[in-house]
Amino acid sequence: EFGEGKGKAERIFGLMDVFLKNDPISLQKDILDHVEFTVAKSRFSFDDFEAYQALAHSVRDRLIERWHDTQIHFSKKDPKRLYFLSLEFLMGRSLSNSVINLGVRDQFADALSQLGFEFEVLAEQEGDACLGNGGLARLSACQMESLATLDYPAIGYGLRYQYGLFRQVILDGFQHEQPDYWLNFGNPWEIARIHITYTVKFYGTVTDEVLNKEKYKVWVPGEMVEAVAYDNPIPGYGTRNTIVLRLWAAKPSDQHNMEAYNTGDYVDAVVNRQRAESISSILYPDDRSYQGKELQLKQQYFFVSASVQDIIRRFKDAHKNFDEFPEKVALQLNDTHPSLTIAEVMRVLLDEEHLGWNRAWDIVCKIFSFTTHTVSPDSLVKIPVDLLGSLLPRHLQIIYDINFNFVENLKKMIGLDYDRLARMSIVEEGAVKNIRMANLAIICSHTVNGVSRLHSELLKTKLFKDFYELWPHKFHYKTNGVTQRRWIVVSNPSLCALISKWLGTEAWIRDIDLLIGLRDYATNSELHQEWKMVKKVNKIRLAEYIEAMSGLKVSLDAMFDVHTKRVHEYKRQLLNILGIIHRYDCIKNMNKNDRRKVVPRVCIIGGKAAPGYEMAKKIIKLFHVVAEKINNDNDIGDLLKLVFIPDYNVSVAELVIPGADLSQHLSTAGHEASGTSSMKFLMNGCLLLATEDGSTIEMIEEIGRDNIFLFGAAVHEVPALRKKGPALKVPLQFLRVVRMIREGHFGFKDYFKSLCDKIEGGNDYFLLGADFASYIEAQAAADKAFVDEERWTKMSILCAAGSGKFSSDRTIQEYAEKTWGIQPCRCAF
Ligand code: NBG
Repeated sequence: EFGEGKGKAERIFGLMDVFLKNDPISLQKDILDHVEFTVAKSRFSFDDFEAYQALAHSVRDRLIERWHDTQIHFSKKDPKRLYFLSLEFLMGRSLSNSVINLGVRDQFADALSQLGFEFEVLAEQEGDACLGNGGLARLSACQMESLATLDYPAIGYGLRYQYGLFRQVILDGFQHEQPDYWLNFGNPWEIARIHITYTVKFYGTVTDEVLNKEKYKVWVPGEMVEAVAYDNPIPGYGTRNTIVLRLWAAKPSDQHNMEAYNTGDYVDAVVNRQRAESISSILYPDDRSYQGKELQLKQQYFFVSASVQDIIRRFKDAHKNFDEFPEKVALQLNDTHPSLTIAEVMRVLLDEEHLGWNRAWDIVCKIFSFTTHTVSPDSLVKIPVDLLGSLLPRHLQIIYDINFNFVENLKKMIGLDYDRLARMSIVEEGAVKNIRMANLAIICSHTVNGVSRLHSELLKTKLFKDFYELWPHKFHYKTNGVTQRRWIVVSNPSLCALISKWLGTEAWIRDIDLLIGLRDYATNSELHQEWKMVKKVNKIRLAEYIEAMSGLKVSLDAMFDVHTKRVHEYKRQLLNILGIIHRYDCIKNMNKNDRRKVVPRVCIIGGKAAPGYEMAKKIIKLFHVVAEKINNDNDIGDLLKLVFIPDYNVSVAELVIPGADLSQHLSTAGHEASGTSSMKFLMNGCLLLATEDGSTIEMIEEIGRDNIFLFGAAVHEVPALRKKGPALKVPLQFLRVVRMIREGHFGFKDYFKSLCDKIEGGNDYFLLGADFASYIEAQAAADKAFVDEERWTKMSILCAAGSGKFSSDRTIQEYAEKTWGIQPCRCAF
């Protein structure tokens, strides 16, 4: 199984010594060795951070070992592999997840405690890897973990940004952005593979050349940059399989750089070379718009080109005939950002492998699948033709050729319906000519996936209607999921232990459908007691965090009501704030007696606004001014407390989600493609207050309407409500709270004017006014349920019990079977 090398090592050392050992003495020796030789501190004197580094390196050794074994196994079996291309991965921390998946968490914790360190304390030393914005990026991370756990032969490809998503700092209630230079203290979770590099070309010209009487295009580049591989091992749970996320970093090329050296100035030339590194330096901080910037396009092509070269190199190591390519390669495009991969594979097959158009096209049509994560036409990537033509002249030609063939065929199928032809063309005509990357992806992929059932319906009837009518067979959906390993086992150890105890097995960690077994105990009073204890433990943890962060003491008896996600108008954090103002207003107007009946709440909001998104930034500021007023109102006390969690990221989410009683998902129906944070809350037994949007619709089917607080217009009602414009009736309470903001009740009157204007007088595109009354009702229903502890606990248990469908294991299995055509390939040692 393990080839020559292991055979030799085994003869010298004996079988048991070939592998790293996990007994306390071996682990301690490894950690101390790393303290001394990797961290270069004396083993007699090192602090928590140094201990963390040494610990991380000891874990990394075990990851590398398993990853090597997995690679050898994959190479031997030569299965069809999945290549998962995504510009964003939001991995968060690696330590806890790694030791749990490797099955050595307790061993390491014991070994450390004998050395005088606490595992949990060291785990807190790790920074987050934030190489992504929001839902799409965290989904990619969950899916990689599921791919490893389910033994699929897969590789993830992305970019190794030097600056991850900005850090959010709140000053005077305003969001400020600070750079996240996350590599400052080194990154033990990656392995620099300096021998795996590829040259990526940009600019230049395309010429014709003749070879064996055939004409070929030759691209003479104007700039070349090296892509260096950094591998991040991803261990599966309950398996030896460890796959890899390969991230590319840009380095100046050693090859002749035509533009730079023509200047004749050595210093300038070197400085110019250094510019190459900027390609992978920064993650764009907007999670919606990827429009038309040269550096962004360079990033896309840089990662695409390096990945395609790597894929083709691996294929050619074992195969000669490209007709076998579709049997060995499945390429998954995570949103439109990696769509250039299509043109790049075509280019390589045509210009470098000389397969000829028909053969190359035939291959391309069999290997790509595409998943979109949006419902909004504005979020689809468009690249100005001039920009593409100058940066990637050959790719533009190829895209034009693909489009020409497509449009010619289309004419035969639909006739000369020019409007429709114009809509479906890859090239968008207009003042600025654009390449529509989504159209390219749809035309060339065999499958177009949505991320929930509703999303897929919206794709078919709205966003990609023309394409759906042409190729209904291409359109599918795989409802998103999240990994229970991170979102229960790592983040909520007490719940994890409780579930295993009541189910009598840990098997649910790999087979989440078993959670359904909790339903049998939904009314069991013993479980109720334990369930409430777990929630309490997590609420204490969260309350301590809040106090440490803001100085605010919150009551554990209050309902912890959480709304954490990127800040967007469509996600309607503003609706939440208006609801809070309404609640405050009501309490203020109550007599003492009535106040006693109020259910105390801690309203927690967290999330980043894109730096250029003015409205979102105003929403953050509004929350802060409202918090300032309410938190300092002695009349209110513990009845209502507002907390903003700054710099919300994966590791903060791991703390917040288990401590939440209620979580809010307020998108205007038809705007959230899926939503994945709701899945994490659900798994953790947190009740949801939500609109019938995205995957919530499927959650209702799994847990039942009685166990979720629903409100607001349904998707089919939204257009008619919007049409009403200024004639739309909104409740008086809504007008009253908006007036309070307008009149300066919370200060900053002028600053919030534009925010108020956007939700009044027929401008209320996201229908805050229309949904307000029903939102308030749903909140009242949540209050009522919360005071009935028994009912609440039962609902909470039923939420967790019904969350099985929302594991990324299920999503990945569906993709593997129905879209990618890949099989598990389990490393058998
Ligand atoms: C998001 C959608 C969510 C969805 C995730 C994952 C982006 C660009 N899109 O609704 O808004 O759950 O993708 O599919 O992050």
